[in-house]
Amino acid sequence: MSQLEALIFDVDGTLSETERDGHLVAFNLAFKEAGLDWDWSVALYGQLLAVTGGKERIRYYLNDFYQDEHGEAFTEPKDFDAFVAELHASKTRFYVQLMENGAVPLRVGVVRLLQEARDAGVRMAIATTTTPANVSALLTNTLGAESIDWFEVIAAGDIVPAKKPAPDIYLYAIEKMNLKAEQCLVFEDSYNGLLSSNGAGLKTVVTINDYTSDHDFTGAALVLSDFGEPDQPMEVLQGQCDEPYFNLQSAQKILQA
Ligand code: XBP
Ligand code: MG
Repeated sequence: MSQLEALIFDVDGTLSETERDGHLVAFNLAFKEAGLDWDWSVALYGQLLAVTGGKERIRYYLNDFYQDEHGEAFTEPKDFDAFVAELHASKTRFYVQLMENGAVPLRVGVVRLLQEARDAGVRMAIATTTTPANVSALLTNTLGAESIDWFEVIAAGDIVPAKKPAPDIYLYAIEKMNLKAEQCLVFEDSYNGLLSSNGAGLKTVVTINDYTSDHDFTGAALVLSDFGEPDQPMEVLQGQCDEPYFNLQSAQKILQA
């Protein structure tokens, strides 16, 4: 039984629906700008999400999907690594622009839960596969630039070589905070995210979205539709939570279970 010391948040799909409304849109804009005839649909992107990391996802597309769509294999340019890196850098620029234009709001209950944790002095961190610039852009344009400092550690992108589902990003975050796994609770939205957090020995609450509602969440402490609000109760899909919306009391109960 442990006292709750910290909440650790995944970003994409958990804080915000950034996959469909941010990353996917930005990938397609980058492809267009590069003169490529690739246009990922919402459905194809759902399949591509099996691989985390934008650069890794581009490679996955070219290896496993390109030929079916184009009738022939992709001819790799001479410096393929640089090609992928440039395409990805362009995608990040488009993503940041989308955030600046206010394209993607935070999910239900997120602002309330963050505020509650701040008021109670519960520490917070982020553990994500996405590029650091994307995290800053999302936080700045939804909560204000000062919100970046609400998070003691922002573990993101290539900071660890092995991305989710490997546990490395969560192990990195708790080590930086000098905490034990049993003192922290994680929030995730996907199978790969849950594998990563559970792999690091962390109890995890999942809030699903359209891309992840059919994922296997065996091992999650709780699976919810979202965090809910007092006037917008959440749906509990797996596990037990007596409160109508997820709050610090719910978090503490999970750690003590
Ligand atoms: C989200 C991801 C990322 C983003 C793309 O992981 O899988 O790959 O889709 O980000 P998480 P980059 O839910 O852990 O945040 O293009 O910046 O890599
Ligand atoms: Mg996610």
